[in-house]
Amino acid sequence: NAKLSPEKLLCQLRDRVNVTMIQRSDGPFGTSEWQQYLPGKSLSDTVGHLGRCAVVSSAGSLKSSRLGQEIDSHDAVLRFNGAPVRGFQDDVGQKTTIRLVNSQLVTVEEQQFLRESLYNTGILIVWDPAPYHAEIHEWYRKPDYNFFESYKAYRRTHPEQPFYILNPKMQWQLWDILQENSLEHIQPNPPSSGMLGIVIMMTLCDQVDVYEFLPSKRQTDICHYYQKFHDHACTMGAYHPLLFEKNLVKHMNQGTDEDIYTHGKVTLPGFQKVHC
Ligand code: NCC
Repeated sequence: NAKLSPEKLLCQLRDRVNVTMIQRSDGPFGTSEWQQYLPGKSLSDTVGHLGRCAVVSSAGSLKSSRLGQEIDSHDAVLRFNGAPVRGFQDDVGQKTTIRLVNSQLVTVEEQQFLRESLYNTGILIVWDPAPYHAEIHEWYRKPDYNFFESYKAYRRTHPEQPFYILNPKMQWQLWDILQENSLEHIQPNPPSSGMLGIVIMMTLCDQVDVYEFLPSKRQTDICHYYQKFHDHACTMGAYHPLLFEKNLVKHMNQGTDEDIYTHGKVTLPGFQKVHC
């Protein structure tokens, strides 16, 4: 399916996807009001150098996986949206270093987001679907979900917790590579939080182990490991180009097919370990 070799694909991702967080100097965020909200320290300074990292998808197939200990043995763990750890430690571990949330959650589920202690652990990053290759001012005027006020409210109540806004240019740089490496036309919607999180961790870590993004033998149409809701679109994708993301990740996997089947585990190199 993919057109490039795994090595070339890794180089394309490394060289063309610019993973940055919104900074105090970025266009509309340059106001004195925004200066007090955006974190002063960069994400890489906040996390430091990371060796082995784990990305934990929210898939239902994590249920009964007993992967918790293995996941927690990593130097850093990334989780998504409202995925809980309490009550699910045996399957998903308990460490949360980074939580990547979408702007829909921060806006539509604002009350829970501001109240639930789940979000108070680790570093938060929020992202919002921006128009295709939109310039930052255009996106700021017309975000998919207007999460900025909720972000500020969270920052006021948790000023010590690092909380970043993902620069939206990343999502379309990544989407272009997904499209170029697929034979079909992909829906013009941004990649899922899962795919964005994988690439964020590849910029921070030497090695990235991804759990249940590619489904194991436990594959199920239960959407999340923490809910009873069934929908096979959660795994295959509807809005997000999930199937294409999964094909790309499979193509770059440096682990074994056996690890995918038994652990739902894929191993990717960090960009610093990629030689082009
Ligand atoms: O479901 P969601 O994703 O929070 O899952 C996080 C990431 O895990 C991977 N995943 C999830 C379930 C599954 N069966 N297989 C998987 O591979 C995906 O990579 C997914 O990105 C999102 O991407 O942000 C998403 O968010 C939810 C929802 O907004 C949040 O959970 C907050 O409530 C979206 N669901 C809905 O809008 C109903 C989902 O489409 C995408």
